[in-house]
Amino acid sequence: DLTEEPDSIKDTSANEAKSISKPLVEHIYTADPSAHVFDGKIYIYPSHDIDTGAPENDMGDHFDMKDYHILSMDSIGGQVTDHGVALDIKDVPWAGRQLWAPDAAHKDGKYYLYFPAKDKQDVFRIGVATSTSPAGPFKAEPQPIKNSYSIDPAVFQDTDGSFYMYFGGIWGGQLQRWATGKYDANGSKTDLQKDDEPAISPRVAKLSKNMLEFAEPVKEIKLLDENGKEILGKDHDRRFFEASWVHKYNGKYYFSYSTGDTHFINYAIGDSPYGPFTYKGVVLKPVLGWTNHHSIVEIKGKWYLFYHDVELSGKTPLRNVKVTELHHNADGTIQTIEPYTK
Ligand code: FUB
Repeated sequence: DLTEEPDSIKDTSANEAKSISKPLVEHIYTADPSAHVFDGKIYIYPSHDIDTGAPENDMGDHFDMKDYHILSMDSIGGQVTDHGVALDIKDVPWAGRQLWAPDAAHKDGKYYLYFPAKDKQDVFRIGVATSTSPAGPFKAEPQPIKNSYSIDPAVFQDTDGSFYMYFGGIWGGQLQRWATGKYDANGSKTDLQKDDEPAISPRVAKLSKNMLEFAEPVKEIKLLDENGKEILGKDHDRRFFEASWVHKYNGKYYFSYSTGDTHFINYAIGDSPYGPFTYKGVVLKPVLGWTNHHSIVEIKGKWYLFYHDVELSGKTPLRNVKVTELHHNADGTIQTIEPYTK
């Protein structure tokens, strides 16, 4: 139930829990932070949460966002600049409602903002908008990316220069409705409801040279357990829900994601950008608020986790982004981050 707080933090009000880090900005609500270093500066591409009075439900109607603001800072701990509206839903010709978690990429002096929104038929698609500045404003392409669907695009640039988009999210993110390759408007509201079968897979596609299209058919990503078996639908502590992110560390690909209704950010490691990825553990324990969504980025030789919670509002749809340092162990595993101390 989207309106319920995670069990592990139910009895912990924001006042009692001592957070390990502070909201990066307090004048607006922000969430789903995708961070990048562009031109030597840190840019954060978050969702911009607002209270529109939309009802809270399992389809995520209460995440009713209408624009994006990009944040930047020169260094971790430095002053944060809000660059104002970078893209407004009224300037996205194909979009109907709900601008959800975005990401961005930089290639040959051009910047690309990738974002999910429901189209006029209420089907989530992924759009792209371009700018000559990393802070925008961005101009949306007239149509969503061909063959795109569902939510939470994360664009990873490999060391050979290729770009890959990871995407997908179940429940309100609609990924379960694409099981046959076509959208089933009457499909399940949650998942496949097949507990003993492999869980729904996140998706990946290489991007075309012009960064505006998929260069290949969308592929499914296998998430494996320690025995090499696909993680099952019933394994809610480990199965993919939403919030894909990929980073590369010591030549390995790290796929991290949210488990949604169990509120973890988990990670899995693989040898190829297409996976398969083997489950390794938890990056971030549940935070205040229902959603958990993050990015992992290297800045001046240190690694950071950007994430969100609801410290400022105490309300699930009004989140605030944060950052904390992340550590890889010598064996390549990631040290689990506890977002609160007592
Ligand atoms: O911000 C709206 C949605 O909530 C995102 O797309 C999901 O990942 C979750 O954080």
